[in-house]
Amino acid sequence: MPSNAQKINVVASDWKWTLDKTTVKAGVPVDFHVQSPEGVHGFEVVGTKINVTVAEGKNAIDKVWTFDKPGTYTIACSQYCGSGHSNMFTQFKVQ
Ligand SMILES: [Cu+2]
Repeated sequence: MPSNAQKINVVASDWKWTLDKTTVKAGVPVDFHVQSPEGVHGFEVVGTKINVTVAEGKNAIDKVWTFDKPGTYTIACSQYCGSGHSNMFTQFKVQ
């Protein structure tokens, strides 16, 4: 993990993403620390190469990405997880 990484703790559940931080800086790595206490979900950050299955349980995964462009980015669920799946997205800001 880059020592200067900006960590965002992400919790997946049925059917939402909960982030402890929704604003990060451009040009500095972001460490998405993702855990899913409820259900199996697909953690996808639209516009990046991050798209990974998150198993249900306490084991967290870390995905690092550096955003060069400021803007509003979307986190979506890329794995069908039930009736709320299509509404399972949230946004964060890179500035
Ligand atoms: Cu889903």
